[in-house]
Amino acid sequence: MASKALLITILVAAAVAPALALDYMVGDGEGWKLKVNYTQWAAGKTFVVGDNLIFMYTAADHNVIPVSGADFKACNRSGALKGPYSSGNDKIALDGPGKKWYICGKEGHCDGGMKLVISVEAGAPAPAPSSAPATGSLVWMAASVAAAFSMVMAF
Ligand SMILES: *[C@@H]1O[C@H](CO)[C@@H](O)[C@H](O)[C@H]1NC(C)=O
Ligand SMILES: *[C@@H]1O[C@H](CO)[C@@H](O)[C@H](O)[C@H]1NC(C)=O
Ligand SMILES: [Cu+2]
Repeated sequence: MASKALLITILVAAAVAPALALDYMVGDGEGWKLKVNYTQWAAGKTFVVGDNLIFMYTAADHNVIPVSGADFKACNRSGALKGPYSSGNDKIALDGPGKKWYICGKEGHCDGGMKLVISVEAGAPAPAPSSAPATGSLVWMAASVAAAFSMVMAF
């Protein structure tokens, strides 16, 4: 009986908790550099509006330029849609659905494969970013309290 209450509490919490935004470290442990296949890195990942890309690199060696599909194909660094980003630790919000293209603007790097294209899904309508974590914490707090209560009742 107590475990049934616990199960129901968990199911309700899971259904109510908003999907949390994810941060994707581009290239994982490799970061943003030459000789990494970013097509391979992006394969199989599902990016959703609200997620973030994190580009980590040595600031002096690289940068990040969001460009159009045509400029991506041509490795044309003159058409920055935003940025360019050059901090070495750039967090770029995926603020809209559709394809997003990023290249490194250092001479020859885009042609050398330092380019990333991803497809961003619209996802569910999200609550305002500032309220989402608070709501999530409250739900989980309530779930934890209820779970602890059911466990106590089981004894
Ligand atoms: C990168 O990986 C993709 C998918 O695995 C592959 O099709 C492509 O040929 C690779 N590119 C290079 C330059 O190795
Ligand atoms: C590069 O991009 C700029 C700005 O979008 C554009 O004016 C220029 O024609 C492009 N050059 C090439 C070679 O595509
Ligand atoms: Cu580079």
